Amino acid sequence: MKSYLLAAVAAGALGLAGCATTADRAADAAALADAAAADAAAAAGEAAPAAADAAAVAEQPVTAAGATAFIAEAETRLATISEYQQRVAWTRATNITFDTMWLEAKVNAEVTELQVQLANEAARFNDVQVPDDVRRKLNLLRLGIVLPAPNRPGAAAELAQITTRLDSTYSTGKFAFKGKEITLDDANVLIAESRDPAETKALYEGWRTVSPGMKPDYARMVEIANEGSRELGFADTGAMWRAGYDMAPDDFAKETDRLWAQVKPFYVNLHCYVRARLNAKYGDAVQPKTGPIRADLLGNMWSQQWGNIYDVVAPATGGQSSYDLTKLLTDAGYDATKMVQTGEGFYKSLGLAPLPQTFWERSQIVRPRDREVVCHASAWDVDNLEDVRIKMCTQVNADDFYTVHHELGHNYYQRAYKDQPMLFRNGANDGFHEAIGDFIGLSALTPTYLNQIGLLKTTPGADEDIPFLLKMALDKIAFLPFGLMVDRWRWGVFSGETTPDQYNVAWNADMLKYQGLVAPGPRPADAFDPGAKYHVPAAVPYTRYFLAAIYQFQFQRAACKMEGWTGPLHRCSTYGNEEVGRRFNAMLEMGQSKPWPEAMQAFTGETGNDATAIIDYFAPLNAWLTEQNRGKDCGWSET
Ligand code: X8Z
Ligand code: ZN
Repeated sequence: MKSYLLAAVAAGALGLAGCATTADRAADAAALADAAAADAAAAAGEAAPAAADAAAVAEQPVTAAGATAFIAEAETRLATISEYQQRVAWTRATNITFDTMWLEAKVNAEVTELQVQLANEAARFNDVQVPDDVRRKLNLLRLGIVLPAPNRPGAAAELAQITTRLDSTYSTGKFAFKGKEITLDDANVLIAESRDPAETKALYEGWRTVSPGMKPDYARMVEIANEGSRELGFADTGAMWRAGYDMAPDDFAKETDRLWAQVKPFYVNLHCYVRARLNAKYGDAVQPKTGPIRADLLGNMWSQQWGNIYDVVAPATGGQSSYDLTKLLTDAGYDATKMVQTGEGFYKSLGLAPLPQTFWERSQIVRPRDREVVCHASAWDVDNLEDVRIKMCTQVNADDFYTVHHELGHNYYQRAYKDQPMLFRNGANDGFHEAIGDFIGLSALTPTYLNQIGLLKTTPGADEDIPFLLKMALDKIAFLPFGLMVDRWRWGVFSGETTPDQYNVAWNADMLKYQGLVAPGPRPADAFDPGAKYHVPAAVPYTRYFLAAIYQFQFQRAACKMEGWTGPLHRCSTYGNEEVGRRFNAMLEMGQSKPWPEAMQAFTGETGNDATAIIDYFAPLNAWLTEQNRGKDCGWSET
C-alpha cells in the first residue's frame, strides 16, 4: 500500500524558492524547514478529528463475521487513503516546496492515525476463531506501521512534524567542497572516482556535516514511536520491526546472526585482501597493513558497496577484466532513459508485460534542474494498481545501471500482486521486495548479457572469471555487514540500550564491529553520522537489504537449475527465459498473502533463508582470496 522504500509516515523534505542563490540556500533551507514543519504539524493536528471520525464508523460485533466485515471496511479505507497519500507524497518528493511539505505532513498524520486505530480495533478479534486469511490480515494491520504514534491527540502530528524535518534536512543537504557547494549526488560521483585520500576524507566528513542538527529530532522520534509501539503490544519499535517475518522477533534476530556467521569468514577474507591492496597503493600512513580499513577509501559514501574501487584492487597478476561498465555505457551513448528502457527489456524478455505508457509519462528519471527533489531512488505504485513509476536522479554509470534494475523489480512485483486484496499487496517480506530487481541484476551484469545487448563486443573467457567475481563481491559481499549494522544500531536505539549521548559512538563502534572500518579521522563531539544515511532520517528499515543480499542468490540458483544450467552459477543468465519468468511471476503474484516461506518455496523449492547460495556463487573467488591472503594477519579487533 505504499511506495516502495518510503515509510508510511516518513514525511518529506523541504522546498526552496527557485530563485535562491547558492550561497543563501542552506540558511533558507533551515529556516523553511522549521517554518514548514511547524505549520504542517498544525495542519496535521487539525486533521485529527477528521481521521478519528472516519475510523469511528460501524463497530463490528466480536464474531468471525464481524472480523470479516471489519477487514473489508479497513481494506476499502486503506485503499482510498493510500492513493491520496501517495499522490501527495509523489508531488512533494518531486517538487519540494513549503506547500507540498505542508500537504504531505497533513496526510501522513491522518494515515498514521487511521493505521493505529485499525490496529487497535483488530485486537478486539484476538480471541475469535477466524479464517486464516482474515487472521493474517488482522495481524498485518498491526505489523504494517513503520513508526506508530500513540493514541493521544497531537502525537501523530508531532511525529509527522519530526519526520518531515528529518527528511528535509537530508534531502536538501549540501556542503562546501573545494570552494563549491555540492549535493550528495555530486559527492557520490566524486568519492567513487577520487584516488586522493585528502579529497575522499573531505567528502566523507563534508557530507556528515548535514546531520548533526537531526539528533534532537531523532531522539524525540524514537520516544514517540516507542510509545506507539508499546500501545500496540510490542516491547519497542525495533521489536515491532523484527515481528514482520512470520516468526518471533527474537528468533528473527537469531536468524540474522546465523546467516551472518555463515558469510562472515568470506567477508573477512575480502576485507583482508582489499586492505592489503589499499596499503600497497596508499602506504602505511593512510592505510595500515593491519586493523580496520579507512572507510573513505572504498569508493562509496557509506562504504556499503566497494565496486567503484575495482581498479585499485584488481588482481595484480593473472586475469584482468577487459571492460569497465561505466565506460561501456558512456561509449555506447546511453542516456538515463535508455538505461531504464534497457532494464525494462530484461523483464520483457522473461515474458512480463511492458511497463504502461504512464510509467514513461510520470516517472522522474533525471534530476530536474529547476526544483528541489528527493534524489534517493524509489519505486512507486501510486494507485496500488497500474500507476507504477520510478523516481531517480539517474546518472549514466555502473551503479545506476544496477539501481535501475533494482527499482524496476519493485514495480514488477507491485504489478504482479495488484489483484490481491489490499492488505496482501506487498512483498512476501520486505527482503523479497528488495531482492526481485537484484536477482534480475545478477544476470544483467554478466558479460554474456552485456554482449547480447551489444555493450560488449565479445564475451570474455574463463580467464576473466576471477576479475568478474571480485567485482561482484566488492558490491555483494562487502554489503553484507552494512546491511546488518544499520538496524543493529537502530535496534539498540529503540530498546534504550543506546542513549542519545551514545548515538554516534555506537554507530562508529558498529561500523568497526561488523564492517571492520574506521572514519578517516576523529569524529566531532556533535556528529550524528547515522543521520547521513538516507534510511535513518527517512525511517526505512534496513535489514531488508541484508535479507535481499541472501535471497537474490537463492533465486538465482533456483532459476539456473530450472533452465538446466550446468556451468558455474556466476556465468548463468536468465535473459530471455520465459519459463523462469512465468514461475518467478507466480511467486510475485502471491504478494503477502502467505507466510514468506511459502513464497520462497513456490519459486525455489526451499523454505528458509539459506546463505549457501551466495557462498556457492562466490566459491571460486573465496578460494582465490584465501590463496592471496596466505601469510597475512587477517581480521581486526572488533572493539
Ligand atoms: O535504498 C536502496 C534502493 C531503494 S529501495 C535504491 N538500496 C539500499 C541503499 O541504497 O542503501 C539498494 C541497495 C541498498
Ligand atoms: Zn529497493
